[in-house]
Amino acid sequence: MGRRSALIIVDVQNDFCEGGSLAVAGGAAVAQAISAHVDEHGGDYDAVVATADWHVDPGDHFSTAPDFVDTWPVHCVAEGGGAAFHPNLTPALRAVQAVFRKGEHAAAYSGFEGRSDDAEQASLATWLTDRGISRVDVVGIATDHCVRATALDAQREGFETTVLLGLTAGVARQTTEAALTQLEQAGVRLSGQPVVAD
Ligand code: VGL
Ligand code: ZN
Repeated sequence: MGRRSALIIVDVQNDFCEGGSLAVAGGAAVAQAISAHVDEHGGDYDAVVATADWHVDPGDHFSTAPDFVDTWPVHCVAEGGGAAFHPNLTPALRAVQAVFRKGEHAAAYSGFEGRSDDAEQASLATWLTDRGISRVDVVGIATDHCVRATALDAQREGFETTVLLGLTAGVARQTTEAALTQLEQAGVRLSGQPVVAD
Protein backbone atom coordinates (compact mmCIF):
# COMPACT_ATOMS: atom_id res chain seq x y z
CA MET A 1 0.00 0.00 0.00
CA GLY A 2 3.03 2.28 -0.12
CA ARG A 3 3.15 5.23 2.19
CA ARG A 4 -0.43 5.79 3.20
CA SER A 5 -1.02 8.83 5.37
CA ALA A 6 -3.51 10.21 7.88
CA LEU A 7 -4.32 13.58 9.38
CA ILE A 8 -4.88 13.53 13.17
CA ILE A 9 -6.84 16.56 14.45
CA VAL A 10 -6.23 16.85 18.20
CA ASP A 11 -8.80 18.27 20.66
CA VAL A 12 -10.21 21.21 18.67
CA GLN A 13 -12.97 21.62 21.24
CA ASN A 14 -14.85 24.67 22.54
CA ASP A 15 -13.21 24.65 25.98
CA PHE A 16 -9.75 24.97 24.37
CA CYS A 17 -10.81 27.95 22.24
CA GLU A 18 -11.59 31.55 23.10
CA GLY A 19 -14.53 31.68 25.50
CA GLY A 20 -13.90 28.15 26.79
CA SER A 21 -12.94 27.19 30.34
CA LEU A 22 -9.34 26.40 29.35
CA ALA A 23 -9.03 28.81 26.46
CA VAL A 24 -5.85 28.68 24.39
CA ALA A 25 -5.15 31.91 22.49
CA GLY A 26 -5.47 31.27 18.78
CA GLY A 27 -7.65 28.20 19.22
CA ALA A 28 -10.55 29.43 17.08
CA ALA A 29 -8.15 30.56 14.34
CA VAL A 30 -6.47 27.17 14.39
CA ALA A 31 -9.88 25.50 14.04
CA GLN A 32 -10.58 27.61 10.98
CA ALA A 33 -7.11 27.00 9.51
CA ILE A 34 -7.54 23.24 9.97
CA SER A 35 -10.83 23.38 8.06
CA ALA A 36 -9.06 25.25 5.25
CA HIS A 37 -6.24 22.67 5.28
CA VAL A 38 -8.73 19.81 5.02
CA ASP A 39 -10.56 21.63 2.23
CA GLU A 40 -7.32 22.06 0.25
CA HIS A 41 -5.39 18.93 1.18
CA GLY A 42 -7.93 16.51 2.66
CA GLY A 43 -7.79 14.44 -0.51
CA ASP A 44 -4.06 13.88 -0.06
CA TYR A 45 -4.74 11.83 3.09
CA ASP A 46 -5.96 8.25 3.12
CA ALA A 47 -7.72 8.95 6.42
CA VAL A 48 -8.70 11.92 8.58
CA VAL A 49 -9.42 11.37 12.28
CA ALA A 50 -10.02 13.57 15.30
CA THR A 51 -9.39 13.16 19.01
CA ALA A 52 -11.43 14.64 21.85
CA ASP A 53 -10.67 15.26 25.51
CA TRP A 54 -13.72 13.67 27.20
CA HIS A 55 -13.80 13.84 30.97
CA VAL A 56 -16.28 12.18 33.32
CA ASP A 57 -14.28 12.04 36.55
CA PRO A 58 -10.60 12.50 35.69
CA GLY A 59 -9.41 12.79 39.31
CA ASP A 60 -6.69 15.36 39.92
CA HIS A 61 -6.62 16.39 36.26
CA PHE A 62 -9.29 18.86 37.48
CA SER A 63 -8.45 21.33 40.24
CA THR A 64 -10.01 24.39 41.80
CA ALA A 65 -6.43 25.74 42.07
CA PRO A 66 -4.96 24.58 38.74
CA ASP A 67 -1.26 24.98 37.88
CA PHE A 68 -1.99 24.82 34.10
CA VAL A 69 0.75 22.20 33.68
CA ASP A 70 -0.56 19.10 35.43
CA THR A 71 -3.87 20.33 36.83
CA TRP A 72 -6.58 22.28 35.06
CA PRO A 73 -9.91 23.98 35.51
CA VAL A 74 -12.92 21.78 34.76
CA HIS A 75 -13.02 21.34 30.96
CA CYS A 76 -14.36 19.06 28.23
CA VAL A 77 -16.95 17.39 30.43
CA ALA A 78 -18.37 14.41 28.52
CA GLU A 79 -21.50 15.32 26.52
CA GLY A 80 -21.19 19.01 27.53
CA GLY A 81 -20.97 21.99 25.20
CA GLY A 82 -17.35 22.64 26.15
CA ALA A 83 -16.42 19.19 24.87
CA ALA A 84 -18.09 19.78 21.49
CA PHE A 85 -15.87 20.48 18.51
CA HIS A 86 -15.44 24.18 17.80
CA PRO A 87 -17.88 25.47 15.15
CA ASN A 88 -14.94 26.56 12.97
CA LEU A 89 -14.01 22.88 12.68
CA THR A 90 -17.43 21.93 11.28
CA PRO A 91 -16.29 21.97 7.62
CA ALA A 92 -13.40 19.63 8.44
CA LEU A 93 -15.63 17.23 10.37
CA ARG A 94 -17.21 16.10 7.11
CA ALA A 95 -13.88 14.43 6.30
CA VAL A 96 -13.38 12.90 9.76
CA GLN A 97 -13.88 9.14 9.65
CA ALA A 98 -13.53 8.38 13.36
CA VAL A 99 -13.31 10.28 16.65
CA PHE A 100 -11.09 8.97 19.44
CA ARG A 101 -12.31 10.07 22.89
CA LYS A 102 -9.99 9.89 25.87
CA GLY A 103 -9.70 10.87 29.52
CA GLU A 104 -12.99 9.61 30.98
CA HIS A 105 -11.53 8.63 34.36
CA ALA A 106 -7.94 9.90 34.30
CA ALA A 107 -5.86 12.46 32.45
CA ALA A 108 -5.11 11.27 28.91
CA TYR A 109 -3.12 13.72 26.84
CA SER A 110 -2.40 11.40 23.92
CA GLY A 111 -4.99 10.50 21.32
CA PHE A 112 -3.36 7.06 21.33
CA GLU A 113 -5.02 6.52 24.74
CA GLY A 114 -8.46 6.97 23.15
CA ARG A 115 -10.93 4.58 21.54
CA SER A 116 -12.81 5.10 18.29
CA ASP A 117 -16.48 6.09 18.42
CA ASP A 118 -17.38 3.48 15.79
CA ALA A 119 -18.28 -0.18 16.29
CA GLU A 120 -14.61 -1.16 16.37
CA GLN A 121 -13.80 0.86 19.51
CA ALA A 122 -10.25 0.54 18.28
CA SER A 123 -7.21 2.27 19.65
CA LEU A 124 -5.77 4.89 17.32
CA ALA A 125 -2.69 2.76 16.63
CA THR A 126 -4.80 -0.25 15.65
CA TRP A 127 -7.23 1.82 13.60
CA LEU A 128 -4.41 3.40 11.56
CA THR A 129 -2.43 0.19 11.17
CA ASP A 130 -5.54 -1.69 10.00
CA ARG A 131 -5.80 0.85 7.18
CA GLY A 132 -2.19 0.55 6.13
CA ILE A 133 -1.28 4.05 7.38
CA SER A 134 2.43 4.62 7.97
CA ARG A 135 2.65 8.43 7.98
CA VAL A 136 0.68 10.95 10.06
CA ASP A 137 0.35 14.73 10.22
CA VAL A 138 -0.68 15.99 13.66
CA VAL A 139 -2.50 19.32 14.19
CA GLY A 140 -4.68 20.89 16.89
CA ILE A 141 -4.63 22.04 20.51
CA ALA A 142 -2.61 22.26 22.68
CA THR A 143 0.85 22.13 21.12
CA ASP A 144 2.50 21.76 24.54
CA HIS A 145 0.12 19.09 25.88
CA CYS A 146 -2.16 16.89 23.78
CA VAL A 147 -0.52 17.58 20.40
CA ARG A 148 2.88 16.90 21.97
CA ALA A 149 1.75 13.64 23.62
CA THR A 150 -0.11 12.43 20.52
CA ALA A 151 2.84 13.14 18.20
CA LEU A 152 5.32 11.47 20.58
CA ASP A 153 3.12 8.37 20.79
CA ALA A 154 2.65 8.32 17.00
CA GLN A 155 6.39 8.37 16.44
CA ARG A 156 6.94 5.78 19.19
CA GLU A 157 4.32 3.52 17.57
CA GLY A 158 6.34 3.62 14.36
CA PHE A 159 4.43 6.18 12.31
CA GLU A 160 6.48 8.74 10.41
CA THR A 161 5.16 11.80 12.21
CA THR A 162 5.00 15.49 11.28
CA VAL A 163 3.48 18.28 13.37
CA LEU A 164 2.11 21.11 11.20
CA LEU A 165 2.94 23.95 13.58
CA GLY A 166 0.85 26.57 11.79
CA LEU A 167 -2.18 24.44 12.58
CA THR A 168 -1.46 24.20 16.31
CA ALA A 169 -1.90 26.54 19.30
CA GLY A 170 0.00 26.31 22.59
CA VAL A 171 -0.94 27.17 26.18
CA ALA A 172 2.35 28.95 27.01
CA ARG A 173 5.60 29.86 25.29
CA GLN A 174 7.96 28.05 27.65
CA THR A 175 6.16 24.72 27.58
CA THR A 176 5.60 25.00 23.82
CA GLU A 177 9.32 25.58 23.21
CA ALA A 178 10.16 22.63 25.47
CA ALA A 179 7.64 20.50 23.60
CA LEU A 180 9.12 21.37 20.22
CA THR A 181 12.61 20.44 21.44
CA GLN A 182 11.32 17.15 22.82
CA LEU A 183 9.47 16.37 19.60
CA GLU A 184 12.53 17.05 17.47
CA GLN A 185 14.70 14.89 19.71
CA ALA A 186 12.18 12.07 19.33
CA GLY A 187 12.46 12.27 15.55
CA VAL A 188 9.13 14.01 14.92
CA ARG A 189 9.28 16.39 11.96
CA LEU A 190 8.16 19.96 12.55
CA SER A 191 6.74 21.93 9.67
CA GLY A 192 5.86 25.65 9.68
CA GLN A 193 5.86 28.15 12.53
CA PRO A 194 4.15 27.74 15.91
CA VAL A 195 1.34 29.99 17.16
CA VAL A 196 2.06 30.75 20.82
CA ALA A 197 0.08 32.71 23.38
CA ASP A 198 2.63 34.82 25.28
C1 VGL B 1 -5.35 19.27 27.10
C2 VGL B 1 -4.97 20.24 29.12
C3 VGL B 1 -5.85 19.39 29.74
C4 VGL B 1 -5.09 19.25 25.64
C5 VGL B 1 -6.24 18.39 27.70
O1 VGL B 1 -5.98 18.83 24.88
O2 VGL B 1 -3.98 19.69 25.24
N1 VGL B 1 -4.73 20.19 27.83
N2 VGL B 1 -6.48 18.46 29.01
ZN1 ZN C 1 -8.15 17.35 29.87
